[in-house]
Amino acid sequence: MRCKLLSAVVVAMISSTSMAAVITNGDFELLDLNGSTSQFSTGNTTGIPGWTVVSGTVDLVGSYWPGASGDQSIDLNGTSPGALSQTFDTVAGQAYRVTFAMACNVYSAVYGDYSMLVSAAGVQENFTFTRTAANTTTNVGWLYKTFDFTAAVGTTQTTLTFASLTSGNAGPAIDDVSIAEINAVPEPATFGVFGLGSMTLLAARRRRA
Ligand SMILES: [Ca+2]
Ligand SMILES: [Ca+2]
Repeated sequence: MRCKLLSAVVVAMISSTSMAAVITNGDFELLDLNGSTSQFSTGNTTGIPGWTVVSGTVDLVGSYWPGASGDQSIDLNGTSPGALSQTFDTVAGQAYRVTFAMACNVYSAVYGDYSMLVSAAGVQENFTFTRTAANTTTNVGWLYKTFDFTAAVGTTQTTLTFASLTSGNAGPAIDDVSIAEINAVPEPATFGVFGLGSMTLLAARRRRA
């Protein structure tokens, strides 16, 4: 009986692990620009694989400055403020943490604040990168940030959007976007060790009885 229950729990955990949310091309390295930079406009779904330009224009930057990870990153302002979205599978009611690197277009001569709005599942949060003389094309100064949301009840997918709040052709920059479940269930391997411990405890109790 306990064995059956245990198998059911393990199966449930394996299936929930296989449904883990994944960001496609969060590093912006798919479609290698070979050291150049390309601009994409609203409605474009192919220039930056996995992502859709949902407003304005954005630049996929493979020159000008190094990425936080790899060579390529995004300037959320092409010639104007732009927004980039991706829709991925999520489990309703599950909390998620998006981690990403933020900087700004350090090729521009403008110092000061570069802001963007990150949103998903009805949650939105402002992020600002303050550029100083220390942020250069050889020393970008990428900073890692996190954004938390909970997948809405009754949904199987969530759309994550990065939208520039900065005017002009130089905007906030992003790279290395990833997602993880918050308070994720333990991996089956971890559970196995835990299960073994519980059974040993039960056996010990039974011996005492
Ligand atoms: Ca990258
Ligand atoms: Ca630009």
